[in-house]
Amino acid sequence: MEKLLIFLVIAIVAIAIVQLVRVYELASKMKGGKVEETITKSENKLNGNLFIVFMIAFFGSIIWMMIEYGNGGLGEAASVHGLKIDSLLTLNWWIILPVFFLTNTILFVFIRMYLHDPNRKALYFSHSNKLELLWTIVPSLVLAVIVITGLKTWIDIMNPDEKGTIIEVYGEQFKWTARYAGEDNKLGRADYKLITGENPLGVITQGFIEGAYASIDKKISNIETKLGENKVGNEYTLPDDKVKEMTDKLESLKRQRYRIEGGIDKGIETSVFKMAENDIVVQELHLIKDQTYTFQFRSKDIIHSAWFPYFRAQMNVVPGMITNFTFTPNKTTKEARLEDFVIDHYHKINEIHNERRRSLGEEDEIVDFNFVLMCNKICGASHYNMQMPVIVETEDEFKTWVESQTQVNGDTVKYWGAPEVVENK
Ligand SMILES: [Cu+2]
Repeated sequence: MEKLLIFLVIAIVAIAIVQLVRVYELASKMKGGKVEETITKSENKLNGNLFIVFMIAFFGSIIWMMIEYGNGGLGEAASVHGLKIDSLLTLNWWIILPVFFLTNTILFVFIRMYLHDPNRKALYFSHSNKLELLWTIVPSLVLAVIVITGLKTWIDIMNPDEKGTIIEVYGEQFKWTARYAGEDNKLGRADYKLITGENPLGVITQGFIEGAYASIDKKISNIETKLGENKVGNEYTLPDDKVKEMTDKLESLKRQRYRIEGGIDKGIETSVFKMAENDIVVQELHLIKDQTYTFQFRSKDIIHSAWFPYFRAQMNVVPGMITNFTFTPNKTTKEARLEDFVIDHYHKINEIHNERRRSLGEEDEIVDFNFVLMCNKICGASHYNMQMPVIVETEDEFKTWVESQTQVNGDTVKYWGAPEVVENK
């Protein structure tokens, strides 16, 4: 509301100024004052000079921004393909920036050079084939370079030579959950009908199917018992709407069971269940440096976007379909923490963070750099906080971590070693 009021005040003031200027113009015309043609030379010169001042300020602010925020606050890419994306961008900047500075310099300098002069006649210049050729061919060549290098990089990135270790990333409002495929490097199937507190991804295993039946059957028998207890002859002693509510619920539970029987439990070979047994569901992504990973994305509710800023990777996460992205992290979290850019950046972050903590009477705390997976599609109230830490480490460190996790079937994990390289077909 306050913002709206401020906006209204600004808008009204702006309108008032425009109207005042109009009144002034009209009044001066009526008094036989200055009209456009009689603007003096010095006034023209002042305007021309102001254009040059504007140009210098404009260029200055752009150069300052490039120096201050040039790399998007992200430092050097932390993945193999990320370096390619960065050099593609750098190439594009080298093409765009000279053109930008040249055209804008000409724009402003010519305004100053060719101030209005009543004695000057405009040059009549109708056509030049040479010029036409020049400004058709040069931009075409430059655009061809931009398009071809861009396309080549895109094809490279989206068609990796090998398929990596498979990890599922599951997005929902407002968190991420990840699932490692385990030793077989095959993710078991999943179905939303099996989603429960213990099975957040709806992974299909014989155990979870039986668990789902047990829970549905229990609810069914509870309702049936309650209905039976309140029945005298053929009549229920409960109010009609209560009876209707309970019988509806009963029907819905039976349909739910039927859908699991028909859609999940039948017609799927047992090997599919087996594939899910050794999957590992986790809340934190751990990756091994220099190992290739293929991420498979799924969404529970609406479209999210899985964004790994430091790895220069992003992919839409769409309900009802699986999208994927393959990349290879090329430095560990520990190595990244030693980079000048990260040290500087986190020094500033810690200063601001602790200033705030002190103002709240809390003790200082040190925030360390971590790679992160974020949601990059505005998906609701807590979108800003939809993130998951990503830790890149050595194989030994990964082994220690993964062996502290639990498989879908309840067994503890035994690290399976580096996966064999699979050609991507
Ligand atoms: Cu989201």
